[in-house]
Amino acid sequence: MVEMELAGAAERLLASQKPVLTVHVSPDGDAIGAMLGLYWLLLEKGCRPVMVVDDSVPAVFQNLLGAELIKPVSEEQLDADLLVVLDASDDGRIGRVRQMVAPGLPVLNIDHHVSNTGFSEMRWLDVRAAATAEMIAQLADYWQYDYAKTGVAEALYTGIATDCGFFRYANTTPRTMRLAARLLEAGVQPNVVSDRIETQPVQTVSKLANVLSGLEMHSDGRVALISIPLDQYDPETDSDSFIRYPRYIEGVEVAVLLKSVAPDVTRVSMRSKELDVSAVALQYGGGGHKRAAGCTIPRPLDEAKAVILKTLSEAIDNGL
Ligand SMILES: [Mn+2]
Repeated sequence: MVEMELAGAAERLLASQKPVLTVHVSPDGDAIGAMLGLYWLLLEKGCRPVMVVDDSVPAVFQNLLGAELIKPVSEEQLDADLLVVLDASDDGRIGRVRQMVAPGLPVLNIDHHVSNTGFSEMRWLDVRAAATAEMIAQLADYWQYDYAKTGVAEALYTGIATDCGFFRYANTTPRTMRLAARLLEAGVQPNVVSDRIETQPVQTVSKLANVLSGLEMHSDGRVALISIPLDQYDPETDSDSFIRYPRYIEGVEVAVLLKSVAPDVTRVSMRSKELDVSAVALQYGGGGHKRAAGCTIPRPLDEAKAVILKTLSEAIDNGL
């Protein structure tokens, strides 16, 4: 595998005429924001990029500039000369996009996850970046992109802000803020972006009340857990943000959100103060960042809960 820095990745991107851009399934603000940002940068450079995601674009990101151009996975074979995988730490995370391009197509992975597996021929990995969108904002600076379209800046700002908890998480660095400041100079209104993302339908808040009423404390108050059983699971409701509430309970080291998405499939999200939860997630085929990670356990909710609580209690005891 060829490891690249900003300049090398920039050069490789420009050598491509018809790159296909893609991101991980269950795309978040960073995945969508980074991909849209790169799309507009490459278009301005004379490339003809195409965006494909093996999932739907969450409603809150659908009004970002160019979101309607993101294709769903289909039988179509794309005529491409490079596959750019953004914000995904391993191959399995991009779903069926590979089937839409030629088998031997070179892959450039642009990512910031410490759990990155090095699955691609070429990789620009920056684990100090708060977001993949921060890396794309750097690329924009490198190319002296002028943000004539405020929408391009807004996509990148959305990616950066959502991945660093609106500049509250430990991954927020002076560079994160400098690049975000550039995006504000380009006309982004931070309150508009945050209102759009934080505003929720009343059903979501009702569901939150329900889920919080089932709060459990474990490991002497160091683990707080909430769960969404199968009969309450609704893929249309965005419940990913629910984890912030157990996370801010006094004395809690790790917050866990369990979602039963099928009878034998439980999705696990973890947030920690110090514990390396990406190492815990990796044990179950997942990944993420030191303080924010997730995995999917092929077991019913109660069994998955027992398994993850045991692993977390051992990790806490070992000071992992
Ligand atoms: Mn990210």
